[in-house]
Amino acid sequence: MSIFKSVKVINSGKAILLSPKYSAPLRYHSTWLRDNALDAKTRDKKNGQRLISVSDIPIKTYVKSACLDKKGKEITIIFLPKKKQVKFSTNWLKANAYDKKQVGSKVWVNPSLKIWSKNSLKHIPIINYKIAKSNKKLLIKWLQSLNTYGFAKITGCGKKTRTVLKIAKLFGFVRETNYGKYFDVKSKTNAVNLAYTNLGLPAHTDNPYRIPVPTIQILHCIKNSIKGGDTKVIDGFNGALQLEKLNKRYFNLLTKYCSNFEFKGKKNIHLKSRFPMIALSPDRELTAIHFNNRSIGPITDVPYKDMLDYYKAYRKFSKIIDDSRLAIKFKLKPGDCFILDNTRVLHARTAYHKNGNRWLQGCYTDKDELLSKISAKVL
Ligand code: NM2
Ligand code: OGA
Ligand code: ZN
Repeated sequence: MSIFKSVKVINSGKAILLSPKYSAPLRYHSTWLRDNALDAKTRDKKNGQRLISVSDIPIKTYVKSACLDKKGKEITIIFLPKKKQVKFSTNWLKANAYDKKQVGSKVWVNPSLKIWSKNSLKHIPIINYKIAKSNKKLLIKWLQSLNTYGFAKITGCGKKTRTVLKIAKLFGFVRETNYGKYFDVKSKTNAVNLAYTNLGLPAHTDNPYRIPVPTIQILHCIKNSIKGGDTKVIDGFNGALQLEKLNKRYFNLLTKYCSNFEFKGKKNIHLKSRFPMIALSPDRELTAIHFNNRSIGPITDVPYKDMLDYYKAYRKFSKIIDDSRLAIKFKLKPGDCFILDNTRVLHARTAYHKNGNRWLQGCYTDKDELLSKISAKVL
């Protein structure tokens, strides 16, 4: 049984009105419909890509007639001026509906994400490495959770070097950076990065000085028999929402102005970027956190009149994300691995004893491929 009852041409052919049985009617403009036609002259039959450009659509495109078939599954539209006939699936139209209420100025988060704190995240998404390699269904499920929470673990990864690259290849392409295809997080003398010391690292996102930032980080624990060096992860979107609730002006300052980020490595490395600490889309969706106390350069985008308040906002946000109520804390065991959405979930480590065994291996990959795998449901 179809869930659509009728279709009508409205506004002298400038639009149609599709009426589902159990929800509000949906309007579609003639130009939008013509552009999204799925016939072989508009879309390539094999790859589905659009063959026409917007300038091929007559400015005065009208719907001459729109007919719903008996089963309510298909609409046949005849367009003017060219009398072009196109069929649309009603389910496709419903899935791509845009006749919604105007979005307000509220900050929002993609509804497929779940915001968490220490107490609300009861079960960390976790999978065994052997299962991840052999069971595609469970791997996809785990990847969905990784996206939903921005954080997940893999256990049983063993202690072999370069395993992190194999883990990355389960759901993406390795992103090579100045640190290499993969990197050893160990305490080293003359460390090029404070991550390669035994110092504690407050909550941060990695590589905010890269354009674009690596969107996923993987860290695999090979050795960890040391005092300290515990791991913390924090939902940065939760932190941002808390700041917004607490002080709208502070939130607006961190979203309105960019901070500078900078990293100087060997002689030939000087990375610089400009990002807001809290990034929003034009319709105020929370899209990214960029935060790393070690790599924030001199902030020069904030005008003099706002700088004092900007620092208050920066200080407050830093306090929120380092608050123990938000952080999940754990000690990595050799063979454990954790994966982060580096645009959302911040990570931290406590300081550790100088001489001892601690060795993590890390690499970066990107979220587009993760999202693609989740959407295609095929690996
Ligand atoms: N390492 C581990 O983004 C950062 O500078 C954090 C990154 C050196 C690749 C450390
Ligand atoms: C890093 C990092 C955490 C750790 O390498 O980016 O944050 O536990 N390391 O050593
Ligand atoms: Zn880090």
